[in-house]
Amino acid sequence: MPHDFPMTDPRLAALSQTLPGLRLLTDAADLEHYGRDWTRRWTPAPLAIALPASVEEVQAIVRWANDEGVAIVPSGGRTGLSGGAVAANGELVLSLQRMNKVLGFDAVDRLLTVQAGIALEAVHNAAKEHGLVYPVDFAARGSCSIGGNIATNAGGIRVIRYGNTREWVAGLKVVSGNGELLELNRGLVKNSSGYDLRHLMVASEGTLGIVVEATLKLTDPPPPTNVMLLALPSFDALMQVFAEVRSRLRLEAFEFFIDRALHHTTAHGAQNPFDEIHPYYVVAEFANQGEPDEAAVLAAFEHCVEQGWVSDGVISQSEAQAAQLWRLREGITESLAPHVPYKNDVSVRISAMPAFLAETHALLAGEYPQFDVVWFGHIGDGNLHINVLKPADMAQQDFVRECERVTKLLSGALLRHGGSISAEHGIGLVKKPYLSSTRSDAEIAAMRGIKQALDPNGILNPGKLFDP
Ligand code: 2HG
Ligand code: ZN
Repeated sequence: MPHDFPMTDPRLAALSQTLPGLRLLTDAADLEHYGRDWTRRWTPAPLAIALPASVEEVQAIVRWANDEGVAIVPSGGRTGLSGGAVAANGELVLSLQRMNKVLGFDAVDRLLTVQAGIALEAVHNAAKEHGLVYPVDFAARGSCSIGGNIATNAGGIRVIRYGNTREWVAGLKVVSGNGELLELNRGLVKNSSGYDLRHLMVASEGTLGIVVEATLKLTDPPPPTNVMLLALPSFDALMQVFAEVRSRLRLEAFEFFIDRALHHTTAHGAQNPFDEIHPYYVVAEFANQGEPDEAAVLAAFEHCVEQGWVSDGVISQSEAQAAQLWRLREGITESLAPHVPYKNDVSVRISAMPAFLAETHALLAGEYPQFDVVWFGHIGDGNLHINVLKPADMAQQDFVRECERVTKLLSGALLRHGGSISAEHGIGLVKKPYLSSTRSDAEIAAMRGIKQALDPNGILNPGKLFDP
């Protein structure tokens, strides 16, 4: 339904004149809702929200934005944690939420083509209808969109087996910063014809183009699985257990968290099967196709207990119990949200993890003695999430200032250990000041040049990733 209110801003009047059928929102509640993501740090202040229903409308909006000098913030499910989808400076939020359909499935190619606004969970369901899976998965599956997943190269809980979003993108349709429609790779398996602009779009955080359609690879469903929760005495034990179970079992996931995470998820309704408190926990999902797998799990478990690496453990006996165990890990972000956490999402090579961790542990224990610091993440990918919780009596600004001071120190450790300041959440606004701990000046200059080529007037998500 087209808008039925007068457009007082002349730029919006021009937009609705160009596209009379375009749905535009300007209510205060909508500006607030669409102008923020899960970071909750910036005050939303978009000009308006556009909800295009077709690629042509997206192109026309981009052309209008160039003519009028209006910045565009491409917007999916806004579950991002780095401020990549924040609109706080009079931008037009271009929400893909109405472009959320499955467009086609090809059984020979095993490719699913979708509009970018479709939720990750809807992609899972569509794949399932064809007896296949789209294996990228994480807790925000119900509300995040595939376009947003592509814009951040989202990882999640199954990267250890299936890799990041990038691995599953066979083709993209993208509207560039000057309104051209680019059809990238078209589902080809082999294509050695120059720069792969498809991969350039992955993790570009809406700064190079607006992803409007994606052609995704699907794969065979995994074998039946079980989930186990392990309690461990130390981080060293965690690394040992990871090496051990990886060599003995077919792992689908291997996730860790500390007791402070368990404290928050159980306060939020998850069930803790253990009577005692342990410093570290692992949720691991592994293939269980019968007798030999069961024997292998038992042997691995016994070995880890004998070595003193595991203090306690449970293995799921039903799907419901598996879901309960997963809730202890997947419920962490939501359970921490009321504490307005400052989030770190860092990675190093797995081999560098013990040294990086020793340094980071010492650093954070020294710098944050008064804060509740919650460690969890995807240890098998070398990816740690460190959430620092805001004390209730501390002003948000003071808290962020303090965390930013420590993040500067952390980024120094990352530089020394060859890591990344953003493993899977993106740079957005939150990590922009630390980009140079991960990318060299020459790389950043090249990124600026690429942006200039694809978005010459700098209208796409300006100020995200790096400053113009
Ligand atoms: C996860 O692994 C997500 O659960 C969110 O990447 C991490 O909340 C976070 O810091
Ligand atoms: Zn994560």
